[in-house]
Amino acid sequence: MHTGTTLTQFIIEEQRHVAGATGDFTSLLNDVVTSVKVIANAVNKGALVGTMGALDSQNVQGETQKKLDVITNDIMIRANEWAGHLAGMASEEMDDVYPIPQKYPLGKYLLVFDPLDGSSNVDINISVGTIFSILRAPVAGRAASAEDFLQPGTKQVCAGYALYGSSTMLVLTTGHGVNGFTLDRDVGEFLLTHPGMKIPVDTREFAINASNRRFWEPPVQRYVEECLAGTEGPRGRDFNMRWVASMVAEVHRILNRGGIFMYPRDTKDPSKPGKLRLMYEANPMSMIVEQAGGISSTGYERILDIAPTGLHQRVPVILGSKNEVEVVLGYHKDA
Ligand code: AHM
Ligand code: MG
Repeated sequence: MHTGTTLTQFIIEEQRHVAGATGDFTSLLNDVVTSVKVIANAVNKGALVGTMGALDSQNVQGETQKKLDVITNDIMIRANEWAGHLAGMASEEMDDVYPIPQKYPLGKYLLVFDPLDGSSNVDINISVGTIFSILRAPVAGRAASAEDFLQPGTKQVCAGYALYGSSTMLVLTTGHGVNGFTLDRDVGEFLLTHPGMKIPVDTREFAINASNRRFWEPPVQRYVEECLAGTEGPRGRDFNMRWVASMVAEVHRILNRGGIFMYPRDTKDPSKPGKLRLMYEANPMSMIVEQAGGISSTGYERILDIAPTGLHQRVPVILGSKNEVEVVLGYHKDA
């Protein structure tokens, strides 16, 4: 039985180190944690409560929505709209900014999220997650516009994800390292189980959807070919490969045992310079990865430095163990 630091205690203790902190942020984070607990419960019930399967609707990106995509989006909204900490919310599942209803006060933060990342996995009982990012509203107490959200990832106040796997975990950074908490369902609290998470700098494990191989750019083709060539190839060692198709699970594996994850630029659909979305997938994960000592890049530039142009903008993502990502970035430079 783990009786260590609870997430609530951890957040409050962190707040004590921030001069002039009002408790607003702590309280917002607590609401996010509540939504994650409710989502964990919904995901965990699975087929028992009739929430499996797809809807007829599509999201703004033309992807078929799962029932749970919509349910979890609603859970995030309901848990976070009322307390007066937010000036607006944006999500993978909503075309435009979600305005805080008039009956609630407006706050100084913006919340961006992917309520159920990897949802193609939900019907087959494979890990999915929630990804979130907290930004400061340019003007506190004013209803946020889409432009207000378009801040580079370096401006994030906090980034985190929940992983609904064999256990439910919440991994969090506020810019002072990365900490992981595991949900004790009996107690109803997240407990600090993974303090100071650091990504090993070296790895022999890569993750990429190899069915897109013919569409990749030459530097990524070269990198993967060299990994596959193993001890006989230029890298002189064997590599292992993984692909969960759930970015949260992929990043979590990398945080724990190292690795490199790539959803690189490809030529499959010229209108999409990558699959993953900057604001609620790439940016929060990049902040976590960098805070854990890893690197996150498009291949050409640091993801956190990108000036966003749209809420649902897509970017190529190459992230993970420092030394391995540097190899891939070197191949981009060579090309
Ligand atoms: P989603 O937000 O619609 O679930 O899509 C994002 C997911 C990531 O979690 C994962 O890395 C990727 O899509 C998998 O894509 P693919 O099905 O092309 O392998
Ligand atoms: Mg997603």
